[in-house]
Amino acid sequence: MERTLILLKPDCVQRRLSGKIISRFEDKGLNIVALKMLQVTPELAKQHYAEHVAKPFYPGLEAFITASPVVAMVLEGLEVIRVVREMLGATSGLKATAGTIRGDYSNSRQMNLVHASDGPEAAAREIGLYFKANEVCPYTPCLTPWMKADDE
Ligand code: 3AN
Repeated sequence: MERTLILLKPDCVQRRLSGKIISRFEDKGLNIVALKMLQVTPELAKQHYAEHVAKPFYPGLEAFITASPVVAMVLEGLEVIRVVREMLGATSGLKATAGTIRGDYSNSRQMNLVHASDGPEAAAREIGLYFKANEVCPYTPCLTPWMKADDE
């Protein structure tokens, strides 16, 4: 089992799309093991987007991500990091394939609704930024025997 950090960004919350997007993850059969709403501070934004801080577009990115609350989640599942990135589609909603979350709901590179970790190291780092260890609540869903074979 893998875990990934998801943020429903300010545009997602403001557009009242949080429920629809959480439902897509639930419908796929992924486990939500942590969830909370919070306001991203400039300090947290700089930590989260450490790879982008020095880039010319960073001030706009920080202004956007700190403008309004976000919903942070940890999702758990087999190969969940790759599976969720594929569910989101390309970074820009203009390029994302129809049927993906961004392809269906976004027409923007910045306002692309959802962040998801892009690899195992990023996932561990980002989960640690947003959640304390005791805020993650692992459990075995009772549907597990009907979601995959024992040897998967
Ligand atoms: P993803 O969200 O698909 O992982 P990242 O991490 O490459 O995408 O980018 C995070 C955010 O940084 C994007 N949503 C966008 O707002 C901003 N960004 C990334 N690349 C650019 C760029 N070349 N010009 C402007 N903004 C960018």
